[in-house]
Amino acid sequence: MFSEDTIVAIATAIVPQQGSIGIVRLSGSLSLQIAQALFVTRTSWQSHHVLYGHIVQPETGQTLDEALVLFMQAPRSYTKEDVIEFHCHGGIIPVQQVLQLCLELGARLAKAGEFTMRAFLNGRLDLAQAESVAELVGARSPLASKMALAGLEGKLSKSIESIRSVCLDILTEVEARIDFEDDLPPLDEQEIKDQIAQALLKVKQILSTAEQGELLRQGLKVAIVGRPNVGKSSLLNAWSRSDRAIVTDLPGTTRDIVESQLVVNGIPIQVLDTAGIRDSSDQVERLGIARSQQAAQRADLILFTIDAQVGWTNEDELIYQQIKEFPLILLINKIDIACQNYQQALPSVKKIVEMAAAKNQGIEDLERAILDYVELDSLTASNLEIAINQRQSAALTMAQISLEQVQQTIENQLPLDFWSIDLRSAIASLGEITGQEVSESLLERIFSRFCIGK
Ligand SMILES: Nc1nc2c(ncn2[C@@H]2O[C@H](COP(=O)(O)OP(=O)(O)OP(=O)(O)O)[C@@H](O)[C@H]2O)c(=O)[nH]1
Ligand SMILES: [Mg+2]
Repeated sequence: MFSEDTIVAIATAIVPQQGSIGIVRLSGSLSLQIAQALFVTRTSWQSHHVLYGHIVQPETGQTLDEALVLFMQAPRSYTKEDVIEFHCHGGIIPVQQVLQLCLELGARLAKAGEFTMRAFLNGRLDLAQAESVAELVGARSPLASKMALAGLEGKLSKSIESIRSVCLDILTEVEARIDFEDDLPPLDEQEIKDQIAQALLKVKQILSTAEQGELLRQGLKVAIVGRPNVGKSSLLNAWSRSDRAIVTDLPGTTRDIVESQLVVNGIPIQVLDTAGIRDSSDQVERLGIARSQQAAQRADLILFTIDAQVGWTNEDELIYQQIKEFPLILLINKIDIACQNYQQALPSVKKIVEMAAAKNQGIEDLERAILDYVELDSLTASNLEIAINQRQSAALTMAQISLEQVQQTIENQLPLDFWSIDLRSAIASLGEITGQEVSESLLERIFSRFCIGK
């Protein structure tokens, strides 16, 4: 195995009074020795068995916790090294005590993602699979989790590998002609052209999942913006089926951003209810309004809300002038008590949704409008099998450019050395995705985004 030192980390979230179980994880050659020094059990230390016993302070013999221990002997473990998991009581103290003892007994604190990095370096996972582990942990919707799991099971890796292997075969043919031109039959140029066209098609298909992948991972930030009393907080509450935001008939009720997390068709959506925008002399309200304006600017999509009972007002127009360059949906709320001519003077906005937030009416229309905006309907969402991330998309774009270059090179009848150069760079870019060809600094960058203990 690649590394000598033994790493340790708390693998579960540490929250006082919460989490009935807390797990501390060790990986490396000292794992068993450390575990045996601090865990007393009557059971024998057999791999892949659960042991019951007590955590004790080795010097004093003082019992610190009652726990279960899992020993997973190399190479049948997550990292392919000896791994020990202490399943202690949750909260913060038991796991911290175990962590401290492991450190005193010779382990070192694991860096973020270091367990998974070892799994990668020891050949248990490829890089795309390793990234899926972090995505699974960070998934904010069942669909995002499904994509991550598909990645972990190697769906993306297999597709990339098959394209890469075609490129490697072509490269072998080409290089053989460079070295032993006289001894071999000429290249079947048409066959190679076809294979490259096929490879390019697959690359483009996978690349087309990048945007949806990003959406599933990052989600969408949506800000409800408008003048006071139009029903912004009522919308947040109706949509999130909660009473998170205070609703009153007094204009200026909301003073700060109120947030709620939703999932619409697999897309995680962060909804921000904001303070109604108006000219105000109240200092607190003015600070709130400044936050509303910031939220509007930072959102991926603005739900610009107006009141159908009053129709389009000068204040609405003023706000609209500030936000009209941003992506927005015009929400006409209180349609249940709309005035006769509420549609008069409405600006020509691409998307308009009518609703009655207080009556729970129009939420589906709103969700449909949002899905339209992100161009993801339920059909594509459920058919989505792979969703690549930004790093993978960048590498795949490089592969696409190189493959197109190969096509050009062939078209222009350039010497075989040129074919070889372009093919090699396509192969390198594809290899970056699964990790056959990556630098140490890239690995550091990827794994540092993981959580500690993963
Ligand atoms: N009839 C009717 N009343 C509504 C509807 N939505 C909200 N209201 C009422 O409008 C008033 C203001 O609602 P809020 O949700 O507090 O409005 P807001 O836009 O958050 O207001 P500020 O926080 O002051 O900016 C309340 O009395 C709500 O009950 C609706 O769809 N129909
Ligand atoms: Mg409000």
